[in-house]
Formats: sequence, C-alpha cells, structure tokens
Amino acid sequence: MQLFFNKTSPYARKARVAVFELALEQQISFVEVDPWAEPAEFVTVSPLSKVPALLLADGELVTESDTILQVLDALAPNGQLLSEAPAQRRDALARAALCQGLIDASFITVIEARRPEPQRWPDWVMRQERAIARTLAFIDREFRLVPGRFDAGDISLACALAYLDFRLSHILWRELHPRLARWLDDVSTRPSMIATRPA
Ligand SMILES: N[C@@H](CCC(=O)N[C@@H](CS)C(=O)NCC(=O)O)C(=O)O
Repeated sequence: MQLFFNKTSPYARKARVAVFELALEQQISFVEVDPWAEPAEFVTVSPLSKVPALLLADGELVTESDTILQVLDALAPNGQLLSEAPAQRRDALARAALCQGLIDASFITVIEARRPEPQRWPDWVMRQERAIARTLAFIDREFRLVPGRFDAGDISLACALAYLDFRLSHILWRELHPRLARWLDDVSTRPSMIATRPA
C-alpha cells in the first residue's frame, strides 16, 4: 500500500501520524509528491492531485484525510483511533471534524497570501482568522483532553495547532490558550509527531 503525501500538508500529516500510531509502517510506504505540480505518476493514481491519498493493496484509492484515518484504523489489528463504543466514537468524530475545519480555515489563509497582491481578498482572510479565533476558544472551553489518549480527534487537533505554529505564527494562540499549548507540546514528543514534522 502507498500513502502519497507532502511534508508540509497538515491533512497529509494526519494520515502519516495515524500510520505510525497504528504501527502500519511496514505495510504502507510513503510516497512524497508535489500535488500542486500535478505530476503524471500521481494524477494517474489520484485524479484530484491532492494529498493525502491512500492506494490500497487491491488498487482501491482512498482520498480525504478523515476517511483515510477510518480506513487505516480498520486495517490495523488493534485499531484504536476510533472507539467501537458509540459515544466515544461520536465524540472522536466530532472533535476530528471541528479540527478539520480549523485546518481548512488556516489553509485558506495561507493559500490566500500566496496569490498575487491584486487577486487577494482581505475580507475572506479576515473571516477565516475570526473563525480560527472562535474555534480555538471553543476547543479550549469544550474539549476534554485526556492524558495518554491520542485518537482521531486528538491527531486532528495536534496537526491543526502545529500547522498554526508552522505557517501562521502571527496568530498568537499560545498566549490565549496555554492549556492547548501545553497539550500540543506534550503530544509533540510522540514518535509519530516527531517523525512527521513539516521541517
Ligand atoms: N479535505 C482534504 C484536503 C486535502 C488538500 O487540500 N490537500 C492539499 C495539500 S495541504 C493539496 O493537496 N492541494 C493541492 C490542490 O488543491 O491542488 C483532506 O482532508 O484530505
């Protein structure tokens, strides 16, 4: 099986972290690609040219990081990223989805800044930054962060917060949310997070 990724993508990082957390490194090889360049060897496998993309042993293509996490969890003999218990599973899915939205807003902000100046839309960026601020406050207020747990919701949160540090360092979220900052510093020592650092 192959997991297509690039080193800076927060979405691909979620999938790569999951591979390490589930100890699937022997079964899945990482293939680094530049999705923006639409290389022929990638688009023939994954027509969207987005990372992550997972090519299964039987040739089936799986796209979208959250779906890839679910598929990886089912592949692993002792999958634990999503609990079988309905209430815990729902909680993990809900946290993962909100954090995916946080990554989306951050990613849009980064991509907007790469446009040529006349094509940028400052109101759109400000809207994303307001969403980021509100979502961080919501997460800080509402999320129960369980020591030792690192499920699908936690992986998404870790990749979202680490992406803010990496690409949007002008957003001073650590001062406003020291509980989340401490949590990120703690989970960043996990081998899966160390192995997938963007730079
Ligand atoms: N919703 C997708 C987003 C994937 C995505 O947009 N990946 C970016 C890299 S961070 C990409 O490959 N972009 C290339 C493009 O849009 O052409 C997921 O969760 O996997």
